Amino acid sequence: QQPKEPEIPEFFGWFLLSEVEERIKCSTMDFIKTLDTLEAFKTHLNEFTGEAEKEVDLEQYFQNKGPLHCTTKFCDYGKAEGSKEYAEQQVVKDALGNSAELSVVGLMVTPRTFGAHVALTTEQLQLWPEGADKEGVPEASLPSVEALPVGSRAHVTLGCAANVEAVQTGPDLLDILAQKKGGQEASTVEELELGTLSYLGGGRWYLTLREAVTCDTTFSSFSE
Ligand code: 2AM
Repeated sequence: QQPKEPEIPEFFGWFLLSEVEERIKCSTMDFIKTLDTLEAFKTHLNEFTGEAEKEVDLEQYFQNKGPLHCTTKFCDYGKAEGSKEYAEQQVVKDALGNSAELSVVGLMVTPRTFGAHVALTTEQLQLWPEGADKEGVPEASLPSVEALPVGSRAHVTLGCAANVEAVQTGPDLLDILAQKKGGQEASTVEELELGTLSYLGGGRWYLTLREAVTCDTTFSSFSE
């Protein structure tokens, strides 16, 4: 009998502890409700609705399924390139079940996705697969993504618009960060209690948090 191959999960990542998850869901919902009421947001509503005057309820607009997490490696049960190699890394095996404090430094909203931008520590970057930042990024955007620090894609998807998959949050975040780095003057800057809100065009919003929010997580694998 052949030795059984170890099973490869759907993905690996840091999962927010349930009490932290509730806290983050509440505070990010508050942010999105505030955003919805801002005059600056209302002037760019058409990016979300396709019509200038139509209202949007962002709370309803973004839907979230499953536990809040920051994906490190999407394995697709072994079908994704490099997933077996990732699962077999000693650093990955050793980290399973370990606690980690993730630092959320910003929030991003686009007509497609709503996410929390995570700044990884050097230790956490050991679990970040090589080339992960570039996955699914359009060819034309690769040079600007390559110019960003490794791990820039790290995020927690907080919600997606109808018919949008969570995988879109990563490219959306990278696109925002590249635009910010490019020194392009953000057209709207508003000081909110939580931090500084910038508008980057095309319905893209980024809130730099005044203070990073620390989230307690567990590194784990996930399978449906
Ligand atoms: P996310 O990390 O942006 O939230 C299950 O689908 C999880 O794996 C989701 O959290 C999703 O996006 C992430 N995911 C799905 N497909 C992916 C891919 N091709 N590359 C990277 N992450 C992916």
